[in-house]
Amino acid sequence: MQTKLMTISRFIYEEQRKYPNATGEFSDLLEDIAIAAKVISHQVNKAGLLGILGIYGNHNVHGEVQQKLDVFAHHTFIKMLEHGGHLAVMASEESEEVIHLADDANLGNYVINFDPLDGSSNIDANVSVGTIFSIHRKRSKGSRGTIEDCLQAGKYQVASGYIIYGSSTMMVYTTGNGVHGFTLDPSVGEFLLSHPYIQIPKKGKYYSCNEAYYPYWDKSTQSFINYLKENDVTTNRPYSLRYIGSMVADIHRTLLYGGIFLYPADTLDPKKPDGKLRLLYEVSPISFLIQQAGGLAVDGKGNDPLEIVPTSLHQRTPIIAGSKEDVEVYLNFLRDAN
Ligand code: AHM
Ligand code: MG
Repeated sequence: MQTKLMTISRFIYEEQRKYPNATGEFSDLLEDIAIAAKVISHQVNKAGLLGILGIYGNHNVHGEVQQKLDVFAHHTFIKMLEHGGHLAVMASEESEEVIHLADDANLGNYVINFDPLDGSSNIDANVSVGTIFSIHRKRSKGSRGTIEDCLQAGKYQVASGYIIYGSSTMMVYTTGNGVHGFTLDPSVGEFLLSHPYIQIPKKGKYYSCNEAYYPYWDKSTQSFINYLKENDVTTNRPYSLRYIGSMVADIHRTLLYGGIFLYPADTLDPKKPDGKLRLLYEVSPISFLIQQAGGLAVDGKGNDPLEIVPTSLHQRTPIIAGSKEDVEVYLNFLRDAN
């Protein structure tokens, strides 16, 4: 079946028409994100040519070396969104505190948490990287949002998504009505609907994790990984390992091909008891997407990450996400261990 040719703007508009009371503010915000994505994509694609790759010298709030493109993506997202009149406050993985809008910016009713360039340690090797975003409604009373607006449980997200800068640039998002993917046609500079209503396969044949940390994981996670390496009853082969180390790329593959992605808790390292990935910028938005695509996403205790009420902007949480049947097997191992 051929997909109807539709730009992302037309798709957003058609979706908005389903809600007669919609003001268009939310649609405009999504459009601004798509424009920011194009600007970042353009820069990511020509980065090697301009010789701007490499270490920028600063460290971000997690003590990690920031790459030049992280900084560019962070500022681009802020610049493209803050004057749209749709936002009250923002939070970025690259900024310690919430980001208040410029004094002369029109304020709106939404809040965005974003990771401007996830997987940036891969940039120099030309590996796919991505931008992740999560949108909430403003809850606080005043017109300028507060940190509480950013610290909402993931179940209150009104949209989440990512942009993957890969062999093609794609924007994949959900507003709670399925997951839709748009591929950037560089010749006309438009995102075109290429993957409507993405459904993650019920079961996959890939597992995706940093297996070097196996000795640090709890017994149930270790047993689960051992099990995946035994012959699967349906395929008579073990699962294959696929790990890029760039979450957006690993999740994108998992969404399309099925399988399971894990970033578990590190039981031995007191500095990383909750794994590496951040609740606000990575775990919440990706869990919402995976669940909307018919998959499952849980935290290290088997609970829904979208129920977690964040207490700080940069808190981390384990995530296990992917095909429903594969995550259910993980949950069985977790139950057996307790
Ligand atoms: P970043 O936000 O600093 O780029 O780090 C997040 C990335 C994810 O994209 C990826 O899943 C993970 O770090 C890989 O971590 P590790 O190297 O520990 O496997
Ligand atoms: Mg990140």
